[in-house]
Amino acid sequence: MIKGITWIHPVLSPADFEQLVSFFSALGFQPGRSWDQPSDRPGIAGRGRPFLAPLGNLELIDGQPPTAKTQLLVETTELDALHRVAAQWLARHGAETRIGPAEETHWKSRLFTAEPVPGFVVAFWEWLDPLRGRPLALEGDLTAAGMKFAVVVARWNAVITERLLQGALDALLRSGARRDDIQIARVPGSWEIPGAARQLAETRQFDAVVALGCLLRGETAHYEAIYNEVARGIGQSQQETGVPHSFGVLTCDTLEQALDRAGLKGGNKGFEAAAAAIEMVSLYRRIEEKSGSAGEPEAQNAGLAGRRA
Ligand code: DLZ
Repeated sequence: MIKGITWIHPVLSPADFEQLVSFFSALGFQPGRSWDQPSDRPGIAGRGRPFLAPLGNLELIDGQPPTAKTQLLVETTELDALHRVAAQWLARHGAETRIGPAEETHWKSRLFTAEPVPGFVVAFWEWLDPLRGRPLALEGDLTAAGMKFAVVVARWNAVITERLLQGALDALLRSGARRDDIQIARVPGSWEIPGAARQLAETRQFDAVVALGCLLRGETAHYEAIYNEVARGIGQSQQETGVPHSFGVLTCDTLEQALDRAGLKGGNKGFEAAAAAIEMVSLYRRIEEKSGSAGEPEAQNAGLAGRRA
């Protein structure tokens, strides 16, 4: 049974590796299970960082390829949003010229190419016919410019939660949020997260709240009771204030598991929680636009926080 396709790209240098990991992370690719072989194992030493997509295929072409610039094509449903994020990333890395405009192709689609490191070109494209490639759904994108965020982070298990915080800030800043538009609030432990999240949401100054904490089963008496209450409280604050809250509270059996989820092996759940918050703000705005409320003069150009104020 065929299960999946992996396109392997050996990089030219460790610096290129870091650049490419940063680029694909910034675009919102889901990280896969990374691997590291220590350098004391000659012949097989190295590291790998997979980036996942819901679909993959191998396409054999006898004729004109989709673009002459690369054989790596990434199909998207939000080409313009992705172009903005890629352009911002390239500008931050002093490579603003290494991205092309989104242009129509000869195969009923639009495409742009980006070159995050010299010699590595990737093409992003989407179908022109929205019913062909785009899911019939309202969806948010990952552009955070102009959005305001509150990040509530628990001090308990700080070795983990500080990594979650770094991941969350990384996601927000890379997606275009301004440092001044991010308010960090520290609380003693996860138990205190819902209360602080609610207070912050009720100020109406933030488009979303990102909740970060770490509960370790082995070290926490009444773990289930605390976990349930923290999850319920964050969900309740989200529902009753109407402000999206994302859930970045790790619940692990051991510190080792938590470290894996805080950036070591299994991605960084803080990064993922922040990305979810951005997407939900974007989605809420689209729902509002679709329902017509964004057309009111006062609401134009205002973020969700502005509209609710
Ligand atoms: C008390 C406690 C314990 C035992 N374990 C954790 C934990 O694993 N993760 C966490 O975020 N907080 C823990 N806490 C602290 C509580 O969340 C809370 O801060 C204190 O009980 C004070 O109300």
